[in-house]
Order: sequence, then structure tokens, then C-alpha cells
Amino acid sequence: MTDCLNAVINARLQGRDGLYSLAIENGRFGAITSQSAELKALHNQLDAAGNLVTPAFVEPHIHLDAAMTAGEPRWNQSGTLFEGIECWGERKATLTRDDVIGRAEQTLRLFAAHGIQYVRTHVDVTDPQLTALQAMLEVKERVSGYVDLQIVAFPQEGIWSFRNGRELMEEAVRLGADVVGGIPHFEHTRDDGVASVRWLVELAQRHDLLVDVHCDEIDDPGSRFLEVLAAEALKLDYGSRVTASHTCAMGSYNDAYCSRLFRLLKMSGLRFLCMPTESLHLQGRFDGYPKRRGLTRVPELLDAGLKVAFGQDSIRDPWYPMGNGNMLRTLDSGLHACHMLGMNWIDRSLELITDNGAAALHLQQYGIAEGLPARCVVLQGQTPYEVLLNQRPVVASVRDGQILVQRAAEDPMAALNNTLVSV
Ligand code: 17E
Ligand code: FE2
Repeated sequence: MTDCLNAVINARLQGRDGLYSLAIENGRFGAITSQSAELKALHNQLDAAGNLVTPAFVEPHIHLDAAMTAGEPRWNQSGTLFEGIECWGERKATLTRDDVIGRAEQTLRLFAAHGIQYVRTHVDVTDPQLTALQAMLEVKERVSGYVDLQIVAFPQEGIWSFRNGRELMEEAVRLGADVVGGIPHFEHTRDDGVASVRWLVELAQRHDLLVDVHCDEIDDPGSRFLEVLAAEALKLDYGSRVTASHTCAMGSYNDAYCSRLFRLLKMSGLRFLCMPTESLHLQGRFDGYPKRRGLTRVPELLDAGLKVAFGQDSIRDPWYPMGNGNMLRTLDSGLHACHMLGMNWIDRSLELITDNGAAALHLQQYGIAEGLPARCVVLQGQTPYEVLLNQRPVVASVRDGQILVQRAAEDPMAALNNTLVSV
């Protein structure tokens, strides 16, 4: 255990000019003061060297129970969500506690190395033994020194459409799940999907839990469960605690319907999560050309004042064979796919992997401000644009005043000059 820091100095903060010192007292931020010039670091001070410092990254949507199982027992060759669910069903039958704990912790260490300190994981509870859920509850305790983990009771094969689906969801809540999930677009009928959404929001409210539904993760413009989720959230005044994940079908809705839908979304205050790399890979699979991107309407939701964050969804699992834990890669892909490389979007883009993820997770103590837990990351770059250009990993991650991660800064020009042999 390293000594507690007493300050981060030479920090650049988003939306503010100049350099700042962030005092740290008892693991919390103290005064944040403007510096007139670059300071020399004293003992127990972390020197941000003029780089951007942001709150620690949030991974709001990942499936840790399936992480690192790509190719087991077979590869998803079609690249569809549905073959992914089949492959996972085969792998799920062989899960053990140690298997889940080992892969989940390996993945969380990878995340920690990339400055992620808050994670929401979906855990498949369509398993009569609830093996993965019980293991993940243990993981949550084991990793609490470096990551805050929220667990979603996620009914991968449906609530209505899986034997004892409701009982398994209720058991998962009883065992300690933090968030109630759902998958209405995968239920056997539209009516079952609607019934499942109403039921799961009510279950969450009864137990004072959050909601995060895999909602309309399909290119079918007729998949309209988002309106049901938003209407339920509005009716129960629960919107800030309800997240709609994926909503891929919104990329296929017609504009007239969307115009009506957005009115409801704004009234409901729902949170949105888009998983750009995952949806680019899984969606559009039933299209010839032109081929859809399969993403929700990210800039339009942001323009409407709604909170949208990006997540990775998968790390080398039956749905997606790639992933390296670096949220800057996800952010880069998402900005490309959503037509958000205008400088106005780039300038505010880090909110998609920080503040908006924190809003989805309903975090109450998040940010860089006096009195909040001293959790932050030092990025490689002075502006979001510089950070995104090279997607270099964080140089430091600080949690409650302790340094969790520290690595040498990379100088891309020096690296280039050392590489070019006779140019
Ligand atoms: N399960 C699902 O229904 N959708 C996904 N994108 C993943 C798992 C990764
Ligand atoms: Fe997912």
C-alpha cells in the first residue's frame, strides 16, 4: 500500500483554463486552486505535468460472466446476437465458481489498468444454479479496493420465455443483485416483452433497486420496448434510476415515430447506454447493402438533454472477440460511428465515459470537487482531442488518494523517431 497523496498538481481540468492543484485530505478532495505557473512536485504529490485530469472512468455495461470465453466451445461464426446466445448457452453449462471469478477478476484488473474504477456488469441469471451470480457477488467484495462493482440480474434467455424466469430474477434480487435487468426483444412474443418490462420495473421499485434493460438490441424497427420502459419509469417517477441499454432499433425507427418518442424520453429522464463497437459488430447482420450501423441515436439524445454513455459490452466473449479494456478505443469508435467527430462533440466527448456513465450508475459521490472521494485519472494529453488522437492509456489512476496505477508517459514523436530506420 502506497502512502496517501496529499495533492495532484499541474492538473488541467475540463472546461477551465490554466493549471490546478487538487488538494487531498483523508482520501477526499480538498481545495481546488488555480496555479499561476507549473509547480515542482513535493513528497506525496502526484505531478500531472499539465495533462488533463478527469474523474475515474466508468464502464457502465459489461458482461463479466462471459468475458474471456470467446471460442469456447466454438466461435460465433455468423456474428449475430442470436448465435452468440447459443454459443454462450453451451459455455454456460460448464461454468464453475472459480472459472467465473478468475475471468472476471482478470478483466477487472485490465479495466483498472485503463483507469476504470466503476463497473456495472450484467450477469446471466437464466441458470437454475445461479452459478455466475453467486460467484460475481464474491467478486464484488474481492475487488472493492480498486473498483466499485454493480451487479445486474440479467435474464439472457428471457423472463417470460425461460422456465422459472420470474423466480430466478427474484432469487437473484434476494441474493444481492443491485440492478434489475431484462431483454424484452428476445421474449417469445411482443406481449411477453411488454409484460416483462412492466414486471421488472415493479420488482426493482419494490426492492429499491436500479433498472438496466437490454432494450431493442435488434435492427427491427418494430421493436418498440423503449416506449414501454420509458412510460413505466415516468409513471413511477423512476427515470433517473432506469437505464435503457443498446436501443439499437432506434437507429431504424422512422423520424415521425422518433419525434413522438423523444417527447416521452425527455419527460421520463431515462439514462442511455450505447455500446458502439459491439453493435457495429452484431447489428446490420441481416442487411444486404446499404447496411445499417445498428446504433441508437446518440447525438440526438444528447441534444435532447438526455444522458448517454458508451460501454464496451464484451471483452472476448461469444458475442464479440475483441476488446482490450481501453475506453478511449470505445469512445473513438463511437464518435466515428455516430458522426460525432465535429470539434464541438470531441470537446465534450469524455463525458461519454465519465459523467454520463456515472449518471447511469446513479453514483452519488462522483466527480472532481471539494469533499468528494479523491478518485481521478491523469490522461495523456492536454485536451480531449489530444487524448483521443493517440488513445494512450492513463498515466495514473488515483483512488481515495492512493495511486492504483502509474505508468510512464509515452511520447509518440520520440517513439516514431526511434522506429523509422532510414526515413
Ligand atoms: N447478451 C446480449 O443479449 N447482448 C449482448 N450484446 C451481449 C450479451 C454481449
Ligand atoms: Fe449487453
